[in-house]
Amino acid sequence: MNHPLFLYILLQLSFLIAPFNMSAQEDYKLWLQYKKVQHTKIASNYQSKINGIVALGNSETIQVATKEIQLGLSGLLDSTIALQQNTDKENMLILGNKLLLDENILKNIKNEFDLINEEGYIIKTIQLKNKKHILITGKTDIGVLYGVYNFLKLLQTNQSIENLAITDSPRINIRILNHWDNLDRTVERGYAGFSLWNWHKLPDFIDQRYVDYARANTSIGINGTVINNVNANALILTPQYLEKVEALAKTFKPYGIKVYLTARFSAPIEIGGLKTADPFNTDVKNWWKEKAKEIYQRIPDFGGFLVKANSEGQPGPQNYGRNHVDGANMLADAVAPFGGIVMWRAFVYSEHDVNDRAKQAYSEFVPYDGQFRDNVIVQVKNGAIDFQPREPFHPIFGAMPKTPLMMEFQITQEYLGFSSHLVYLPKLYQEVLESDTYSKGKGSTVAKIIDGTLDNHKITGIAGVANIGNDINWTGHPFAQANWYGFGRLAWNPYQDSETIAEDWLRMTFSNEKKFIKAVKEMMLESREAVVNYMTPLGLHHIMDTGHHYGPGPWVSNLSRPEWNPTYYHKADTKGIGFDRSKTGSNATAQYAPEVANIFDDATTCPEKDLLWFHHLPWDYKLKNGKTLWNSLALKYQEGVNQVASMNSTWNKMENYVDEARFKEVQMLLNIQYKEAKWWRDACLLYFQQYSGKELPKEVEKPIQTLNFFKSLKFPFAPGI
Ligand code: BDP
Repeated sequence: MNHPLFLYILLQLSFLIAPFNMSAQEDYKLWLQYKKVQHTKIASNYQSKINGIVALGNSETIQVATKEIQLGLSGLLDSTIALQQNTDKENMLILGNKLLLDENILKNIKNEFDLINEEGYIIKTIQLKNKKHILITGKTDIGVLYGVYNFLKLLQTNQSIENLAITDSPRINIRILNHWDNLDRTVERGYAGFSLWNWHKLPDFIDQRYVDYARANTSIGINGTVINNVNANALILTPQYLEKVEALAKTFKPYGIKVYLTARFSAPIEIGGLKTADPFNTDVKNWWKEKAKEIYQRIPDFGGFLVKANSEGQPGPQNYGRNHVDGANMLADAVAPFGGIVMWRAFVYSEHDVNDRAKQAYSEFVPYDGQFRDNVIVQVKNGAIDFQPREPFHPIFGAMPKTPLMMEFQITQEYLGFSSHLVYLPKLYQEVLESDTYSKGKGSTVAKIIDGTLDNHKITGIAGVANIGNDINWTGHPFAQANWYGFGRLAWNPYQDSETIAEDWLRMTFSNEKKFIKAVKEMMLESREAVVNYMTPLGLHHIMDTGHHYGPGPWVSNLSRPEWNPTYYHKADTKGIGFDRSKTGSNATAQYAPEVANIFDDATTCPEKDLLWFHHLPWDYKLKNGKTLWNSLALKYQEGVNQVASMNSTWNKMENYVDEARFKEVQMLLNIQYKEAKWWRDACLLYFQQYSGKELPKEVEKPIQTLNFFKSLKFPFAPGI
């Protein structure tokens, strides 16, 4: 056995295998890498300030908090920090909620508890008998847990822990992921493998991934999850599945994460044996009441229902001549006795309305303002069409002051290159959150509407359509982890800057090296504008290929519903391009407050980034740069390609800062992105050129393929359908 050749092969093998195992681990750990602090001065300062852990209480959440802090510190400080019974020794890290703090500790607190809410936390350097300690506290154990993750973040990002005095609370109550996961484990619009939920093995087998999923979410403040698809299957509400849901809910509970389910409106017929699902029918009402009771008996902290009704063929109250209010209120009454809520989606549009899809949700929902029960919140997508690379903010925001509205962002990149394109989405989220609706004068931002401050709402919420699957790295692209992370951070505080979030994520996920952070952060921040440029510049939208939404398809015009065709959205003809939503067109602009409407309505004041969203303009129309619309459009497509090229070259210089496996992964993905950016540019420009009849400006690379070649491309097995 000790033959030299054998040893040689063994060595070779371990050499080959090692990087892959390491990569799997590093990818898997997301932003909770807890790698040893590299900077020696900072590391020894941390060492000197943390000498032991004193955990107060023994709830499941405190146990989780203690375990996490031990795990984190053992990695970051590269030593085991022991649990202590008391604060006799100096430099203890004390974890415990307000009710468990003794008088001496409380003497160190001024008004901090008044500054935080039930989920908030305090991290404070305190003195007990002349000995310094760090206290992590909150009004609840969950607050303490959030404090623990935020304390670890300080260390992970190499911040000072001298004289700490931090108070922080989430601004939005429901910070939730929407999983579009089916019971067969396929994920609608999922690009990171199959669903995490192993329904077949549940409830008896609890995958470690469920725990790690909860840890990751709690670390960024997410406190809810809708575990099944909005295109719902009623079976999830049967006892067979509820038992499995209960097992997941129990696993998530110590982490402060509530489980919610989507409710298929026709469930009373499909699994209840009733003849109707009419919300006015007494048997139907009772069926939902009983169902709610059954769910709450199993899962006392069940969050409630998310409903997609009368949208894209899903059943709903309109099937019975009732309306959205009737449907939502019936379900709201069923969950109200248990403290549950209903998130009713406003994503509706009908094939019978030929006017303008962008106007429909507003037209349908705004008249219902003030009619929903107190425990209903209306969930609105960020834009009026559907998660495009760029959309102006949805006009419903600001138009329903008497109704709590929650934001729905998409984290999964359905229209943004799936999981092969690096696109840092918090930039997009921030743009929407900062948009001023002017609904109550200047400063009525979308953020203020969804955090309830503008219209004084108690229930507030923000949802992100998850990009998570069972790929080892969770999200398909290592940088797509930043979108999950950034969503959570903005859900906690929608006023944060996406740049700060990118920096924190980079430090926690990769490295605290300044050179690395500077270059890669810039790359991330530019990536959103790059995707807009190479896919849908100047306000173009929904011109992707049909069904799977992968790649360009501006030519598609043969689908049964007019508003499913890209030609419906760009309206390119020999005269020009763009959707006229101004007064002379569909007048969608009138759905905004006058201050906003006036700006959008006039092509000369409309932001050029939204120009073709609101206006149909001649190819010769002059933009602010003095160039024609045709030339500007072509140059934007080229700019997008150039931006991806520069992302590639930035990344190629990062080899020394990143582990080999992740370096290569990102490099390969950026190469795909570059190829696909060129594909988008060439296919769209060749197609639009048929109408403009003009040459490409000289700065734009000439396409190598023909338009017919691009049209011939088919992707029958594109993921996510
Ligand atoms: C669209 C998706 C579709 C979803 C729908 C929705 O293409 O798969 O079911 O939105 O949000 O973006 O309901």
